[in-house]
Amino acid sequence: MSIKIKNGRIITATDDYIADIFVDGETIKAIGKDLPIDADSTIDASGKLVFPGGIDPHVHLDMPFMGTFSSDTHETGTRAALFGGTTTVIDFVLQKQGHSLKEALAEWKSRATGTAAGDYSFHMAVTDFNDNTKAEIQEMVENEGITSFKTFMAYKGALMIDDSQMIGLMQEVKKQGGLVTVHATNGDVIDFLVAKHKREGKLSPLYHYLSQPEVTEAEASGRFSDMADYTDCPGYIVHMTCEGALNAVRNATRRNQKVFVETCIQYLLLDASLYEAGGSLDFEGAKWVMSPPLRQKKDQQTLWAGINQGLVQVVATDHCPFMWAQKLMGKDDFSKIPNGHPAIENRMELLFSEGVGKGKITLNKYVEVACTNAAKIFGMFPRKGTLAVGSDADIVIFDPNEKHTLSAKTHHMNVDYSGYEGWEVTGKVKTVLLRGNVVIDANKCLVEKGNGQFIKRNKVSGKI
Ligand code: DUC
Ligand code: ZN
Ligand code: ZN
Ligand code: ZN
Repeated sequence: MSIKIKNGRIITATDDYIADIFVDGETIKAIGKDLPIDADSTIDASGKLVFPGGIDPHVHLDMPFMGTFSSDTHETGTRAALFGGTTTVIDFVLQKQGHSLKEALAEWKSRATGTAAGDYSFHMAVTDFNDNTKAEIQEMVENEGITSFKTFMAYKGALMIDDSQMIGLMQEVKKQGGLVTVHATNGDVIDFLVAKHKREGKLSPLYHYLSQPEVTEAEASGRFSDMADYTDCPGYIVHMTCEGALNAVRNATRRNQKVFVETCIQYLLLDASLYEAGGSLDFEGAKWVMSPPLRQKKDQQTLWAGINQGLVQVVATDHCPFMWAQKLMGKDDFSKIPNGHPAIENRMELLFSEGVGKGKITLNKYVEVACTNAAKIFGMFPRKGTLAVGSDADIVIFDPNEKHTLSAKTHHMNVDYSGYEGWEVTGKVKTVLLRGNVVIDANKCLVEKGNGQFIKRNKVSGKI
């Protein structure tokens, strides 16, 4: 099967021009003006933007967490991602403390294999670093194509590792050609504040926010950057929310250290006033109970500036949806509200509408932070993340002018509310190709579960 996409405005992280793209099989075979090649079918992209399939390197699908499972499976989550122009996601495998990485990987494979509709890869979350785990890192990198290792500096007793484990892991990951990523918040301080608020009878969602002040993220981001510097291990901080944390990375740049930074769409667009929109006792705020929590308007400004300054390389989602009935598990105690927020389907359109549409970022920057940088940082470039001859034909055809309204009534994520209910966005995903197949067209998904491929990733250098 060959397809010619004609006359679209092609946007990559560096280019912006009108041309045709010729796709044959799974890859892009030619790009050029008025390509003199016949194809089995032709898509007229005049007046549309054509950019690479989005990459969301931070999603939690079908994840056991806080006594329940995130509500999108690999099937529903990756399908919703395709509707929103994201063709590849990276999900997290969570080691169980006291058990091996291999066991965890087998468990995740059993849920994801044959179910995903879009392409996916795995990060390995190391929650218990010891001599046995150490011996498994090489196998993950060499045999499984898993080159990024996630750590948690919070969630003590379930996911958190201490600093001696962190140093040991960094040394081993550096040796094997991988990258250490981190949920950088100070778990001990958070646990102290959660216990204090509970003792005082302060139990509404607002106190989730007040238990994770900016300093908990700034401190851990600085500590992580220092340890990455000491071990010379490539490092990546996930879901950064605030000025204090970004300043820690800014400090690291003064010694010529590069720590990669990801923020998420919600931290750019939403702020902590949502936790008390209906008063300090209101439970509505549970929709945005995630860790770290939403921050202040000044932090949004810092993050947009960080994107333009090249300090923030990736805009992801931390997509971790829970049904409202699951959120209600914490009705009387904020610490029991499952942490997470749905956005896998909305990221590309929201970032376009609020970022490009409102003049905060350029089109090239948009593609860089939504597609290209994640592919480079995580060892998938140039197969993924760009439009080039030889790359996978993961292509989004986008109408920059069409307006529509986000709602749980029309989204495809398996969650019964939207964090963006009623938001009007300008710009809409029209057609999506994944490895040369049209997977989304005219608001329909044309592929079944199992269409998605597991993407083995390459070793990384920590430079992009
Ligand atoms: N934060 C969330 O909000 N959900 C999943 C895990 C995390 O760190
Ligand atoms: Zn075991
Ligand atoms: Zn996290
Ligand atoms: Zn996460």
